[in-house]
Amino acid sequence: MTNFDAEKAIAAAKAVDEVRDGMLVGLGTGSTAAYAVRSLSERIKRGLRITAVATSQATEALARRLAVPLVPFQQLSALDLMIDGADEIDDRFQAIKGGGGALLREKVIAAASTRVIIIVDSSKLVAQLGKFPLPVEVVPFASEFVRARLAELGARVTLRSTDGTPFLTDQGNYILDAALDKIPAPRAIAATVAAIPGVAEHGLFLGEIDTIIIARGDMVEVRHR
Ligand code: ABF
Repeated sequence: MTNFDAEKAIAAAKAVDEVRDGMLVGLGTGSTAAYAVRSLSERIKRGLRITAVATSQATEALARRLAVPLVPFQQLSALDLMIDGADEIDDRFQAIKGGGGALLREKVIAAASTRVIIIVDSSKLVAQLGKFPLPVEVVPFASEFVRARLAELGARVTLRSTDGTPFLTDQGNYILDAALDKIPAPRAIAATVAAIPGVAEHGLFLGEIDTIIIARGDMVEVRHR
């Protein structure tokens, strides 16, 4: 395990320390959240009793492989705790998420969770959001229309694809990555993007996050809102 991985594992274990018997736990997407799934699996082997909800098919496959008990979110309306990663986060607990393509389910699960813990390494901390292109999930029917509207906002917009094939989210939608460089007014941008017909969700998380756990080598820094 490289030092980088070790620091993520330490931070993830700190997040999983918050999990109690009987909790409904939302499991995020990405490599950092995967360390939380692994840590949770170890605690379950030692007797922890929880039920989890996965935010993506990738996380679902990992959780199943690690014998983490899962339930479909469609049966639920509220969770106790969500543990997830992020692509950028500022000191007001505002984040850009969705680099892994799961932003819609991540935002639903975050909104349904009593408490949301985000785990990041220090490279994700920013003074101002925007360096990471904002992921925008769109229905394929509207992708060119939304791309044009995002370009009018000053974004350089890319349809997320691999070898010319558009990436499909777990909902079968496309993702437009909107490079804005700086987002001085996240709430205004979030409202404007959300109002574009055809947008299913965007990656600005502006009020869901309660705790940030920052991996710093073999130490962790915990920040509460
Ligand atoms: C997920 O984790 C996504 O929202 C975000 O894009 C990704 C970050 O992945 P990693 O932890 O591997 O940097 O929550």
